[in-house]
Amino acid sequence: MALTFVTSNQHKFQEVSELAVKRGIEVVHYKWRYVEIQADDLEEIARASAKEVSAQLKCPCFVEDAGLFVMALKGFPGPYSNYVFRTLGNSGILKLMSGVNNRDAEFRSAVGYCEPGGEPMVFVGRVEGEIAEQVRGQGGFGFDPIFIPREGDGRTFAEMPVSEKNLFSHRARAVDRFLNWFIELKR
Ligand code: ITT
Repeated sequence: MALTFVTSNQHKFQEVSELAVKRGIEVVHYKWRYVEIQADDLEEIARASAKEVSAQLKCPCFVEDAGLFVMALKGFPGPYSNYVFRTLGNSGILKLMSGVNNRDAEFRSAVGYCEPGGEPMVFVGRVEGEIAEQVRGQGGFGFDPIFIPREGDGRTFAEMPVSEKNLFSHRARAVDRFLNWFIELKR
């Protein structure tokens, strides 16, 4: 069984592909920075993107939209994570959090799957954690060096290999739900 994952992000592809291979599914990377709708809700973005992308490529495929939600910043940057990472970056988030005691944050992920002409399905996942006091780690991507998952041992996601991040990441949870559904569907 094979699935097409449309994403411009090589790190996301690696994470998802490791999870899928364990379930006997090959993931094909279709590298494309497609245009996303602007919305406050990741699920809505993933649903619209999956429908659009499967219609354009004329094949069943999935997308994944993710974001970092910082509680003390009322959920910012959330669905605007891509833009905020490119503009403020990790140092910008750390500056906004300077002197802030409540460092609670979470990553959320929404996977959208669609067949051409069909209705999209969306699967979500989240992981709670906190914003580190400084950047730590060389691995991962994006906000990984400033995010410490609550279920871990104090290391940031960037200090873990992909296999460990995949044990409890937002993306792994959303993808697992998607794969469970997909495997059942194809039985
Ligand atoms: P797509 O082509 O799949 O959209 P993207 O990199 O633009 O790739 P998103 O819009 O889903 O991905 O993610 C927005 C940003 O949030 C992303 O660029 C990262 O900076 C950050 N992000 C998402 N997931 C992350 C993760 O697991 N770890 C760290 N940062 C993450």
